[in-house]
Amino acid sequence: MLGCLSLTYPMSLLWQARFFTTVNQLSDLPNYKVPEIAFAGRSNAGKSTAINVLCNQKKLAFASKTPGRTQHINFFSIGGAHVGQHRKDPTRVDEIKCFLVDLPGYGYAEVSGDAKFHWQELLGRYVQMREQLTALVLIMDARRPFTELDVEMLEWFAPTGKPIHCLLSKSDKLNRTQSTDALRLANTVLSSYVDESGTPLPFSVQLFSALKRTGMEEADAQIRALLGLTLDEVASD
Ligand SMILES: Nc1nc2c(ncn2[C@@H]2O[C@H](COP(=O)(O)OP(=O)(O)O)[C@@H](O)[C@H]2O)c(=O)[nH]1
Ligand SMILES: [Mg+2]
Repeated sequence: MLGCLSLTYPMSLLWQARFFTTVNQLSDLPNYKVPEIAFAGRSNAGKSTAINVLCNQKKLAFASKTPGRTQHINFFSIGGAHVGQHRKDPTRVDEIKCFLVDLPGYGYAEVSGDAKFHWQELLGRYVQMREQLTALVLIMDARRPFTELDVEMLEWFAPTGKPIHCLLSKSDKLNRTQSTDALRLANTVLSSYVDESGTPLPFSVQLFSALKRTGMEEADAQIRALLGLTLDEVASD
């Protein structure tokens, strides 16, 4: 499958992503002045699967049939190690170009009390205060986007004025008409967010299916653009 994928989908810099660190409190966030883009979404929305396929790796992010398992912030670095280099080689931190950040999935009912409070607080403070964070990729099941917690996430992030790119995930579950309707509705919802002067916020949306590889090129291009990664950098690697 990967062979045929590479015929239609040129190698992306995202494919260089490798695990960097796991963080459970804000004081442990890595302190490098490189841009980072964070992936957010409800538990089970397809976030880990999306990260894996965009990075062309089977197990980079933990994808699971058991929701609510990833409750830490995971950082994946791009750059700092050459493609094909053995994973155990030390990461050359001065060469890190950017980070992909896998945020804890929210909305998992069985996480209770203190633990839930801890990581919702972690999540909120991270997205609102993190200077290096250049944009958010918000992953929502195409069949039920903009749940209450998704809207809360949008509204936490909106005041930063930074972009949000939404992936309507698992779009293979919708037929063509349903997909068109879902995309149109999402565009309507997103364009209702405006700043004080009435200018729309930099929010965008697309259909995505990891299963069918729908929307891969668009998502890849958006993420690289939001990270400021240019194609020239591929050539220089
Ligand atoms: N049909 C379909 N299922 C998907 C897709 N992406 C993920 N899934 C399934 O949705 C479930 C949750 O995916 P996961 O990536 O672990 O979600 P996360 O909790 O948001 O990280 C898993 O059973 C995946 O196999 C997709 O594009 N299409
Ligand atoms: Mg996950």
